[in-house]
Amino acid sequence: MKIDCVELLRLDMPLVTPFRTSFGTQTRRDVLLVRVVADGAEGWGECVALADPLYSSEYTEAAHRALVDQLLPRLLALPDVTAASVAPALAAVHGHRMSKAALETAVLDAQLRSAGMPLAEYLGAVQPSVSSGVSVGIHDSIPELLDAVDGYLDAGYARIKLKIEPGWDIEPVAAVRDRFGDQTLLQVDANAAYSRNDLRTLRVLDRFDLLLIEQPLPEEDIAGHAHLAAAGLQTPICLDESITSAAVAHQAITTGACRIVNIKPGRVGGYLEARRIHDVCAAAGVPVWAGGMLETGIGRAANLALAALPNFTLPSDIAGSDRYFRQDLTDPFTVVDGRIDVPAGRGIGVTPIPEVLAELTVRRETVRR
Ligand code: OSB
Ligand code: MG
Repeated sequence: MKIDCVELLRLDMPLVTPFRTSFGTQTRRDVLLVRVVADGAEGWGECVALADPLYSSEYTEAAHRALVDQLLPRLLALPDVTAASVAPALAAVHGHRMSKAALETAVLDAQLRSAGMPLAEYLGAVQPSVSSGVSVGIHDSIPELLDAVDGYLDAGYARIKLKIEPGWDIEPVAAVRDRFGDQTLLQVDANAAYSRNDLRTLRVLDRFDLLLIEQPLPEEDIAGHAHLAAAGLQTPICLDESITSAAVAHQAITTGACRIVNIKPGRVGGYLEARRIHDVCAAAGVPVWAGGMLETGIGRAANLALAALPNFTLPSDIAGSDRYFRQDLTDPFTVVDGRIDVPAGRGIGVTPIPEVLAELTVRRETVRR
């Protein structure tokens, strides 16, 4: 394909409820969308970077700048582009995986729309719908947490993930187990808030029959996670922040740092690398599941396609649109019997609703070749 132009759109979207994690509280989503126009086809990608560099080093404004200053000039210099040529064209630039992923996704969407093929089919999906879990933030009190979890279970979510941090860990997990019983699928996510010295706390969490403990230690401390497992932690450790590529996933698995992997295409540079991680994990007998980054319907649609691959055997963090936004950017995704349908249309299968896009867009920048 020949790229005609790339448009970057910034949207300001209020979340329906504040989302607190060990690294901070999100009340709005500072969204960066990439729109590629190539050979008359249009393609969309959502950059998952958050407004501040608290989950990882990337953040929205920096991602926007990286695209304009570094990534787009390299890509637009190519006479002919396919999704497979994006990562090689950008490989000289270190990091900036979320920016790279958004750009690759937009190119892939345009390519698949032209070819008339759904992303799910292109990636090798085997399921028409995906099991939907929900990530529940840190609350001000246990009763408020229990109310929130009660609402999500009523809405049919297949699994609950509790955000934890030192001081908000054993008590909330015990309270949720006590109130909702042993049958509730339950897991926790620390977003790197613990240290190797917290083994005693983590061992107490072992008593609650959790599906997994996600990213207890810092991103760089892959060896520390292996150390926790070797020290006798029974609950499987799942890595999120630490897994930045298929090579790192392979290393984490072979060194015993994790038994489960959370896959977020934005974190690893795109859907092609995400699929390689899926394959590496499948070959090693390591189950994976689809993480989330509070995406709009644009990012959610593409994540659903990936989450329909065969080794995605644990419930996803892909929740219904109404868990995030009063008005999503696309037709809303809904949870039915704990599952969300994978879009069946060509490409990512959805586009922004024009009026909603116009209303929420606060900035636009067009880059031409
Ligand atoms: O660690 O999985 C995470 C949201 C933003 C940043 C990091 C994470 C999360 C979530 C929510 O847990 C996932 C979602 O509902 O999109
Ligand atoms: Mg996580």
